[in-house]
Amino acid sequence: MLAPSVDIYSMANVVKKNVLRRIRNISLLQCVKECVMTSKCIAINYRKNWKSFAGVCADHNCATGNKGFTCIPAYLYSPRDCTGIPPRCGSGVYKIHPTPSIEFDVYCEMDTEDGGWTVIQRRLDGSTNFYRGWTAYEEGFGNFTHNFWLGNAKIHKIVTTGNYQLRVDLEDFEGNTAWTKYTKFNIGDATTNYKLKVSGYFENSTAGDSLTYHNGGMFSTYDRDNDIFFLICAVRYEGAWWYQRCHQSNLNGAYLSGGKSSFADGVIWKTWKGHYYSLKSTKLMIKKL
Ligand SMILES: [Ca+2]
Repeated sequence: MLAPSVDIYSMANVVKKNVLRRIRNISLLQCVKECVMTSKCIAINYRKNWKSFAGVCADHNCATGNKGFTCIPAYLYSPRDCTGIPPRCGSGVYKIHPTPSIEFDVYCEMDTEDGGWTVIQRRLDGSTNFYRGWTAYEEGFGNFTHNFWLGNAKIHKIVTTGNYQLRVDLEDFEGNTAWTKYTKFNIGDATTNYKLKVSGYFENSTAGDSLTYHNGGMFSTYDRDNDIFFLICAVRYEGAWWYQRCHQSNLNGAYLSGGKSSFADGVIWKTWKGHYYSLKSTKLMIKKL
């Protein structure tokens, strides 16, 4: 195999300010490897019919690629989940491949605890309806940069590829924040009704443990009652969750904005703010151990 000829900034007509290096006569795969080994590289510009010329770029995500080149973001090396995203790429929406034949977009949180977190739920305000049925929760809904549920089918596909931990980030309306972590998080497939397996509560968590109670619970929505209560928990508490004899947490509940007089409806994490306080913001994130 020919050694790549490194040809830095020699082609004046294609020089762009964000280009770190230019390399000719290398394959696309080699070019990708060059980018991985170049600390500031977050994308490559590649032109196949020009003796495999590649400009290894930095500081842009293909927004300013050279004309005639194919620009390939550095994170397109088939990451299985957000742990495969280079930290320098930052938080945002990325395409992942939990298995070679499955791909979909997720929001990767790269600024919390070393990054690499795949966000499966986020609530910032009351502008998105979370009182939805089985199919919506199975497929996911909302907007990745705002309020959303990733979808039970996708969450299942991610967590079956390895051992995952769960982190829950919470905020109240007084500006206080708290978090909770579990070292094991998994949900089954559709035939189990996306049954929750959660364990390994992290003792130093500041929001307390409001999820171990739900371990073994099947997911329920207002139109699919899989709880063990004689009524429909999802209807009674206007949410969708792994209810048991109802709940200690209800993070998909109605957005009720703070303190309230009614019991257990709203966005609830009992061990932090009790059953009579509906939280301001929530984020559920998973990360491969
Ligand atoms: Ca029931």
